[in-house]
Amino acid sequence: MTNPLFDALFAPHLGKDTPFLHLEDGTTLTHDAFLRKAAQIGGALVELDLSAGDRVALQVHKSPEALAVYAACVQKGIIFLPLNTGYTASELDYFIENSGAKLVICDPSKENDIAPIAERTRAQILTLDGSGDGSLIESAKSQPEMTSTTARNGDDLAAFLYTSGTTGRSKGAMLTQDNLLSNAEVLKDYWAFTRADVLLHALPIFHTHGLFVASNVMLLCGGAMVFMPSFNPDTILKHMPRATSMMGVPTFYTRLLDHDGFTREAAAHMRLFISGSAPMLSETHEQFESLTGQRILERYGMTETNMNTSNPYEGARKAGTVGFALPGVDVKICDPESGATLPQGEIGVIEVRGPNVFKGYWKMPEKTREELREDGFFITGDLGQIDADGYVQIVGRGKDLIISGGYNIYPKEIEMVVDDQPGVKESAVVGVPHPDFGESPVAVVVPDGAGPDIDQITSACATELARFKHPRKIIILDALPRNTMGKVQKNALREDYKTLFTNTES
Ligand code: MCA
Ligand code: AMP
Repeated sequence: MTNPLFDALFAPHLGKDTPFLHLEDGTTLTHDAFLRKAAQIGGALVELDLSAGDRVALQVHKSPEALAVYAACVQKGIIFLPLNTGYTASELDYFIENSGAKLVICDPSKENDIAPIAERTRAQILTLDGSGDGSLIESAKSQPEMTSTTARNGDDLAAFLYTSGTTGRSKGAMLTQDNLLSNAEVLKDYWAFTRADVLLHALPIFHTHGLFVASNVMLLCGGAMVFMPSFNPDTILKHMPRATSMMGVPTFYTRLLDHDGFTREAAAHMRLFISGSAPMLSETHEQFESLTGQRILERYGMTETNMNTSNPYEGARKAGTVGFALPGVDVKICDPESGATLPQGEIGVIEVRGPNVFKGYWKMPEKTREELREDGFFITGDLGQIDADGYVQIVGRGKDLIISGGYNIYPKEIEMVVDDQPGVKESAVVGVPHPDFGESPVAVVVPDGAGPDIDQITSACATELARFKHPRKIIILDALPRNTMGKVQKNALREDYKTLFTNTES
């Protein structure tokens, strides 16, 4: 009886009093204490009649207990479906219904909003708050601190992570045990993580970066994490003396660089700073190096693929590139029309293949066929080139995507909400440079009749969309720029508004 992911990430720590999570209240949770919590939660899930292959949707604040739900799901073969805490009830409705989740775990403050959705989809509902209390934990308390591990194959599903699409409809990326484990193994070795490491963990744990890259790697190497509820530069600096490494999105680094307390001395004993999820400006790399004497290691990944490429640990880390294909991962640059592989140095769509690449989109066989080729290559939608030394450089996106502070925003989702409002003929949402978030969405609206009520658009966005997706500016324009084929020229809009946030205080 085996369960490859549990056996590699969790089982080796059973009974070990080694530090795992250093918490804000000054306490440290050992690996063993964490696994005992996870076993109790696993027991509670089984008692609720959940079994291997069922889905558990989780929208809760970051806490050791939230991570223990992940461990419990892996141990019991239950598919883990974490959701951004910013999602509104109307966004959650789709995820819960589409995934067929049998149990929804939410913050107590959201229970009333989610209850009608759960009732309609016949899901059970339990609560878990940011301090680790709630009805889930009440049910778990009576469970034993050891529990059986459900046998799984590497090809069995471990998690669904929803990712938006250019059509505005989210797709559930199905990730197997092997997808997660193979990537964690490669990253641990590539970045030289050992049990001596202490990682500053300030990322959310509902996305690939904070959950699979950071947490899986640390579980695999046996090191510890300073587990912070969210990113705060003061807290990061407070804990830096005990840490060896940090993983973050570019906004973490620009905010740290803006902080007076971040000095060469503060960073002196850190062995590794890793960035990803969004492009890091070369200026940020350079500013970081001149302040600390260290080079940030940038890597590239996706929800569907985990990590694909990375700058090297030893050897030159090139700013403006995302490094080399990881061991076991094939990366090629293809013609967007024909799919043919392009000669080295040319720009095209990045395609990737390897044990890290997901199994497909849940209940969307056609979408899966469009993006995942029969030979196993996944069409990322990112545009890139490979330089003469083999470094992959991302030069743009073939997909209509905005990345704000590491969160993905698909303009279509916002356009659908804006277009629905009275007085709106049509709209186009584009991402423009933002000094803090990298990019931010701007909605350009063409009026119909008496024209739109901006407050109404704002309040519709607030009801329908997570806060991070809200347009930071709404601009009224007589007509959208179009090419001769009638297609909206988003590039022209991006150009027109490119200094909207960088010129002013926004
Ligand atoms: C929060 N807000 C945001 C964002 N985050 N708005 C736009 N973009 C965001 N990313 C909202 C807040 O709700 C708040 O709303 C206002 O913006 C300003 O909040 P602030 O306090 O400045 O934000 P924060 O809470 O400090 O958060 C910023 C953050 C955070 C630390 C950058 O967004 C974050 O942790 N990002 C990491 C995302 C991540 O893990 N991505 C990985 C995805 P109001 O104005 O109403 O107060 S995985 C992935 O992409 C792939 C696989 C990969 O390669 O890793
Ligand atoms: P997600 O769908 O949230 O997994 O986001 C994946 C997307 O983030 C990729 O397709 C890229 O567009 C982008 N991304 C991730 N890492 C980087 C990076 N280091 N540089 C540029 N873009 C990145």
